[in-house]
Amino acid sequence: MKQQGKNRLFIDEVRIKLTAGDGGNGCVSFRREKYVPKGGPDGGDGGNGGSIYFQATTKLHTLIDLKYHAHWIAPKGMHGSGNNRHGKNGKDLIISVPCGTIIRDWESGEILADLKENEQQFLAVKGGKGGKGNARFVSSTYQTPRFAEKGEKGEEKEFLLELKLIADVGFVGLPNAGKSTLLSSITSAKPKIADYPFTTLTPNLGVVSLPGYRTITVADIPGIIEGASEGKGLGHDFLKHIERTRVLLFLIDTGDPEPENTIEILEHELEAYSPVFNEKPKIYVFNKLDITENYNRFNKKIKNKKWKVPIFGISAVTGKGVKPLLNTIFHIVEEARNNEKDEPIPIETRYVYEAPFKIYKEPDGFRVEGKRVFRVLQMTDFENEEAVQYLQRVLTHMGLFRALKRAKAKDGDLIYIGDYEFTYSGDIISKDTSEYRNKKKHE
Ligand SMILES: Nc1nc2c(ncn2[C@@H]2O[C@H](COP(=O)(O)OP(=O)(O)OP(=O)(O)O)[C@@H](O)[C@H]2O)c(=O)[nH]1
Ligand SMILES: [Mg+2]
Repeated sequence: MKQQGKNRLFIDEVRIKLTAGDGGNGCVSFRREKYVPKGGPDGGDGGNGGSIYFQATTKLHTLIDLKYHAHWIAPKGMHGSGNNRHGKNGKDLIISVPCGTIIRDWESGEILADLKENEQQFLAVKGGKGGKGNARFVSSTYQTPRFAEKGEKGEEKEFLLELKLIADVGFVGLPNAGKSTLLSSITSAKPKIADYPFTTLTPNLGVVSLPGYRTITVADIPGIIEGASEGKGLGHDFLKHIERTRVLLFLIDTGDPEPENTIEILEHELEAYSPVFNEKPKIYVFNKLDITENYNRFNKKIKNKKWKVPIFGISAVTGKGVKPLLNTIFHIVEEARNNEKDEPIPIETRYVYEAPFKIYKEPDGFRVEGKRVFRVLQMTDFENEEAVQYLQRVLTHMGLFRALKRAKAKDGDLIYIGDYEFTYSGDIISKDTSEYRNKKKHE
C-alpha cells in the first residue's frame, strides 16, 4: 500500500493496460448444392471481439491483485464461415475492483468513472465488431457480392486506477496499549507488536471483514503521549492519517492507574492538533482483560462509572469482547457513511450523437476525421475490388463526397483519413496509401 507524501489518505493505485478483442472477419462463400451450378452467397459474419469492463465489488478492498496483472487481453471474435455460420463472439472480460475505485485515462489523467456502488460497471474498452459476411450484401440489384467486411479492431487503452482508503476507525492510545495487537487480531494486517513503547513507527491500515460482506477499515497509528502536540515522543504528525476517520477508538490498558486522566491527555493532544477530532464519535475500549487483575478492575471500578461515550472491555490477545465492539463500530460507521453527502461524478455512458466526420483543409488536399468513417475504412478489404466499391457507396451515403465537393475538393486532391491516403476524383476516392506507394517503389 502506497502512502503519498503529505496526503491524508492512504492511496492505492495501479496502472493497467487493456486490449479488447478484434472482431472476426466476415466470410465470402457461395452455397454449393448438387445440381445447382452456382448457389447464392452464404458467407457468415465474424463474431464480435470481447469487451473489457471494470466492475465494483464490496468483496475487494485494495488494488493489490491487479498489480500482478498489468495487461489484460479479451478474446477475439472468430471469423465467419460458409453456410451462413457466424463466428463465435469473444467473451467479455470483467475486472473486479473495490468500491470507490476511480478510473482515469492514463494519458490525460481525466476521470472516466468513479465506481461507488456494488456491481456498478464501466465499459473500459470495446471489442471490435465482427465484419459482415458476403451474404449480408445481397440486394435486389446485387445478387452475388464477392466481398466481405473485415473485423473491426478492438480498442486498446491504458488506465490509472486509484483507490482512496479513508480509514473508518482510527486507533488512539498511549504507547503499549495494544493498538497494533488489536489491528492484527481483527484484520489480516501484520503490524509489528512488542512490549516496548513506540513499536509502531508508521501508520498501518487493515480491513475488518464482518459477515455479509460488511467491512470496516481501521488505521493503527503510533502511540501518543502527553506533549505530542509539542513534538514529544514521535510527535503528532501521524494524526493526519486519522483526521478523516469516521470513528475514534481510544484504547486504554486496563492496568493504567488513572484511565480518566489518560483519556483526558489523549483528547487534549487531539484537540491541540485539530478541532475536527472534537466532532467525531468516540468509543473507549479497555484492553488486556485476560489479565485477572485487569478483569476485576474493569468490573468493579470502570464498568459502572458514568462515561461520556460508550465503553467496552476486551482482550486484543484472546479476542474476548471484540465481536460486540466491532458490531457497534460498524453501526456507527454505517450511520456516518449514510450522512455523508457524496457528489456523484457523472459517468459518460449515454450515447452521444456524433457527426460521422469533420473535414479539415490540408496543403495538398483534405483531412477527414471521424470514428465512423475510420471504422468503415478499417473494415474494408482493399485487396478486394467489390469491397472497395461497397466502401464508395457507404461513404456516399454518409455524405462524404457532397461535403468534399462543398469544401471545393478538386480532382487529384489527397484525402487523408487516419493512416489512409486517397486520391479524390469526383465522387470516388482511390486508395493510395504510402505503404502501397512504398511497395510500388520497391517493385
Ligand atoms: N495480556 C495482554 N497483552 C496485550 C494485549 N494487547 C496487547 N498486549 C501486549 O502489549 C504490548 C504492546 O502491544 P502493541 O500492540 O504493540 O501496542 P501498541 O499500542 O501498538 O504500542 P505502540 O505501537 O508503541 O503505540 C505487547 O507486548 C502485546 O503483546 C492483551 O489484550 N492482553
Ligand atoms: Mg503499535
